[in-house]
This record gives sequence, C-alpha cells and structure tokens, in this order.
Amino acid sequence: PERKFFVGGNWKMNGNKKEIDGIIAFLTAGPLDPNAELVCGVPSCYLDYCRQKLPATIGVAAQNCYKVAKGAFTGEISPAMIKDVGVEWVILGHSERRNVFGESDALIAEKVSHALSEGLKVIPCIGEKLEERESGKTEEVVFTQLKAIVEKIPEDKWDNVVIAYEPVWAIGTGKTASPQQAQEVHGKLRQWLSENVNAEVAQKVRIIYGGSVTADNCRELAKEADIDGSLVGGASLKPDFVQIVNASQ
Ligand code: G2H
Repeated sequence: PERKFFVGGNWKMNGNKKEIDGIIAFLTAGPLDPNAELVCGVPSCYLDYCRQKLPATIGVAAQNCYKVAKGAFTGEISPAMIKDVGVEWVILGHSERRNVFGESDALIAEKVSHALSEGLKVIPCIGEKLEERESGKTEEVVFTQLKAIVEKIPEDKWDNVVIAYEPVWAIGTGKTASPQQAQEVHGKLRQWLSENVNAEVAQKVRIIYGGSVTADNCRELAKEADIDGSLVGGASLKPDFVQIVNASQ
C-alpha cells in the first residue's frame, strides 16, 4: 500500500518517569513492524526525556502547542520549543482540547498553520459527539472541522499531516466504532479532500482512527480501505500496544 501504516500512542496526562521507562522498554523490545510508523504523544514535561530515551525509529509528539513562537503566554509551549528538544510531531485539536479546554476550530486551525510553518508534523483531530451522530449530523460536523484545518495547510505541507478521526462517543468509553462505521466516515473524508483539495492529496494523506482501539479490535479496523492506522489512548500505555502497532502485518 502506498500509505504507510501509522500508529499514534496518545498517553494523555498519564505516566511518570518510572512508568515511562516501562513503556520505552516494551517498545524497544517490540518487535515492531518496520513497515509501520509509530509516534508517541507524551506529556510536555517528558518530551525531552522521551526523545532522548526512545529509539530514533520511534517518533515523539507533543499533545498540544500554542500558535506563536514565543511571548507572554503563561503555561504554553511553542512548536519552536518542541523542535528544540528534537521532537518532530504535535497532536492538535484532540477532542479533549476541544471539549474540556474549549478550543475552537479557528484556534486549532491557527495552531496547525503555525506548527507546520515551524517545520513540525501535525496530527489534527476531528470527530462528532454522540448527539451529533444520532441527529444525523456526523458529516456536517466533521467536514466543518476538517475545512477549518485544511484551509490553513499549504499545498507543499501535506506530507507533514496525518488526520485523526476520533468519534467523541468512542473515546475512552470502551465503545469502539465498528470497522464499517469508521470506514464510512474515513471514505467520506477522503472524498471531501479529493473534491476540496485535490485527488493527489486525498490519495496520499493518511487518515487514522481513534477511540477505544485495543489489541482485540485493531486488526479489523486496519483492514478497511481508508483506515491507515490508529490513534490510541489507554491501550498505548500497556505492552499489548505492540500488537496495535503491528496490526497491519
Ligand atoms: C481517543 C483515544 C486516543 P482512547 O482520545 O486519542 O483515546 O483510545 O483511550 O479512547
């Protein structure tokens, strides 16, 4: 397949040095599918530590960043800082950023724009809530979220973008979207990209699924035509995460 399988581990606000050493140990032991790309999203205070300790073949991501390079923004970190500690990725617009911290489509789009311009690779996240799905608004919601982000992606930066579709109702709830439900949305997102960006971008950009992915359901999800990997929260902290990384083998 021309789209390399991509797995993101999103540790969220979990772990300490001792637990992180354990995660690094099971990832280093693997064995990991050499044809899969793995990136670990770690808490900001451990970015430097993880980048130094993880093998170079495993990427590291910040879980958020701000939209400018520096200044009086207490508590924030910039893409320049993330790059300065050797980290190459950032997750942006995760549903917890949107729904717990009130981040808007506009703010997320500005963050994506600035992070890309600073040379980071980005994993922008989109996804509908349960009530939106139940009222038939899934497409409207994800297209609106996607449009805000896509408008800020320069044509020559698409290789630095991996889109994560994470239905909010499936996050941390144990309710995974079925492979068919996920594929339906992934297919529509790719079609939207082909109509609103271009066919080449639609064909090459990786769209990964997130929401209660486990070692048990990862293989079925990975078989779907438009699912190019996963973004994994809780299950990325445990040794069977290795099976999720290897799901396309
Ligand atoms: C969705 C996902 C990781 P979990 O937030 O981004 O978390 O796998 O725990 O549902």
